[in-house]
Amino acid sequence: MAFTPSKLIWMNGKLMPWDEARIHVLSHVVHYGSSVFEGIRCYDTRRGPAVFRLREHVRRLFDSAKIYRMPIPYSVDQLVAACLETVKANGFRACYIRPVAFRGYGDVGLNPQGCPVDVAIAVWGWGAYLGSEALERGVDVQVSSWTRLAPNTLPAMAKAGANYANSQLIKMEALANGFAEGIALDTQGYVSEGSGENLFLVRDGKIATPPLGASILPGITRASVIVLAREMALEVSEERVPREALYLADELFFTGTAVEITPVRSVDRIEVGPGRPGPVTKRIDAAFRAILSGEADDRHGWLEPV
Ligand code: PPE
Repeated sequence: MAFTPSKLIWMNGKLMPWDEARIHVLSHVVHYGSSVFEGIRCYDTRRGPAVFRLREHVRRLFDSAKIYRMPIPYSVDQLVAACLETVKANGFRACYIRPVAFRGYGDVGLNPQGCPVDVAIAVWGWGAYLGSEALERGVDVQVSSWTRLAPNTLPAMAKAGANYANSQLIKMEALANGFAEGIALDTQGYVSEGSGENLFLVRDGKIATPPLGASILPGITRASVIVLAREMALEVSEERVPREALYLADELFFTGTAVEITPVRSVDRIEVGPGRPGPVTKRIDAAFRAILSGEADDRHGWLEPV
């Protein structure tokens, strides 16, 4: 996936050149995946660059860190300010923002508590996550042979680096089989989510999405789509979704910061509806885009000016 590197990375309180933001190979995170992170987007709105739901993302970073007993040596306000500072320092009007907190270099062995908590924020230009035609035409996906994280193993509500070992398996299998993405089921066999995105189904005009108990990440785009759909008087339920409901849906779409709202046109080579993005997906996407572009009023206070 093509990306545009930037000039400066914020690391432990200061901005430094992209190539100098390095860590030691014996940093705890390299061996044990002890990181938590976020993915946030800044949009070039009519009123200037603005970050989408920045405070909610930073809050989720702190939630993820709390689950892992990882004390982040900054406040929410400080990291909100640091994200804005990093975007500004790099001169982007629109970009992707990646804050990461991790256990650094200090001790060896599993217990991370003897290692410092390092925090970095990188920004880069990131285009269409599942390919350039994805947003317009939809993507072809498979149900993964890999199951999402079992409860009581890796906590899915934490956006932790370690969870993405599972996501990598889902993603690589899908690509090897010629699909753009994989949808994983939970340990009960119900639909969970994609390797890096939440999922919505539409049938007879009603919208459904798997609940938090289906080992999903509580997506901020997911929460926003639920708000926008209800504003349009569409019915949305968070409910357990059997695999076969994917085949019978009229419309299916992914949501996520990187993927935004991306329609799914087939699952396991079975066409979803007529195999093109449907009217409900288009309406929700238009409402979402109108906010991100600044065309619509920011009635929910979702945009933080840079
Ligand atoms: N589920 C997973 C597993 C996930 O990684 C993401 C975001 C979501 C759902 C959607 O969450 P939200 O962005 O809050 O709406 N995935 C991030 C990482 C992508 C990557 O490849 O790295 C993202 O979209 O930024």
